[in-house]
Amino acid sequence: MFHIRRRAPWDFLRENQATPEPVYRRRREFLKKMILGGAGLGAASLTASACAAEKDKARIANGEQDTGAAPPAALNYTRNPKYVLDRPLTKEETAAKYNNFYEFTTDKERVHQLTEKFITKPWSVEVAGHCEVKGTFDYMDLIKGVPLEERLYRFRCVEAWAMAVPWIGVPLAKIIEKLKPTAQARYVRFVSFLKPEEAPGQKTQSWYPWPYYEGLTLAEAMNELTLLAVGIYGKETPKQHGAPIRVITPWKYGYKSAKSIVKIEFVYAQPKTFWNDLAPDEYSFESNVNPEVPHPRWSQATERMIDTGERVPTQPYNGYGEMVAHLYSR
Ligand SMILES: Nc1nc2c(c(=O)[nH]1)N[C@H]1C(S)=C(S)[C@@H](COP(=O)(O)O)O[C@H]1N2
Ligand SMILES: [Mo]
Repeated sequence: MFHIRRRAPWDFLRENQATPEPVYRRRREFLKKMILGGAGLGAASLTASACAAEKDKARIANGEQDTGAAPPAALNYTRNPKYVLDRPLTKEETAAKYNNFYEFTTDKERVHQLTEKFITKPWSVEVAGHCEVKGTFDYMDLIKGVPLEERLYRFRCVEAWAMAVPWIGVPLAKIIEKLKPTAQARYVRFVSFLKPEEAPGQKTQSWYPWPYYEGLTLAEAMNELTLLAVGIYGKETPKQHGAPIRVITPWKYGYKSAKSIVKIEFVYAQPKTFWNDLAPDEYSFESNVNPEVPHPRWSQATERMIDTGERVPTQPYNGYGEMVAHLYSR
């Protein structure tokens, strides 16, 4: 006997087979909040995405569009030797077939198939808020002039799986310097795309507050570890990993690393975040990897490497304490 139940946000942690507690009630409350606050967050994000999307539409009309079928091209980059690993790299193919990208599906093993029709060229990113340089830029223009570097990073999902991958990108700090945030800029907010025609999960999972949104303090965003990644394993980022441009914060749980971003906004107040809005007791704004703080439904003491299945102890700040612990000394 089995029964099929509609997937809810709290099924996030599928690996752990956790039973979502009062899912229904909380979902209702969440929906009510979204409706009441209608003019707030949702509307603002929609306008923002629409703006970059309008620009891309014009470019597509100019014949600039990729069919979505071209394989990721090789990139020119130099490996930054400072960022080395204490564990082998995860196999490229394993990482490419085990993804969290809810805009497409909650089934990690199907994301790579469902992203096939996702069009990531042309791709514009809007820069807004408390900064001197504002506007909508092609994503490569945004990072132009900053050399691409490869960094071998650990990556830890809150669901307690982990991998080790060679990201290629630019330090976000270098881009932020170019955008010249003003004194009012205390946080950086990131918004992912909204393309329900290309992302089936945005169409069918209407209980999620699309588009995906995340945020960091300005100090976290400027930390040397934070990358704007445009590649992995020597090539442009495949779609399932968040093409063409995403955030990487290796000392935080994976959901802080927003994929396929269309907006970077400098704000004064701590921005809301997708998972914190859905389940505040489970996903905090800060979300630093911490083996001693269990998720309310499972331990975070160990993690499972996705290719070998090996369980290894989780490290505070995912092993990056030396570079980030000072941000949190109170
Ligand atoms: N836009 C968007 N970004 C996202 C997610 C998502 O569903 N949508 N999932 C997050 C989570 S939970 C994880 S673990 C990582 C997964 O990245 P990967 O598939 O490249 O390994 O992306 C993060 N960024
Ligand atoms: Mo995750």
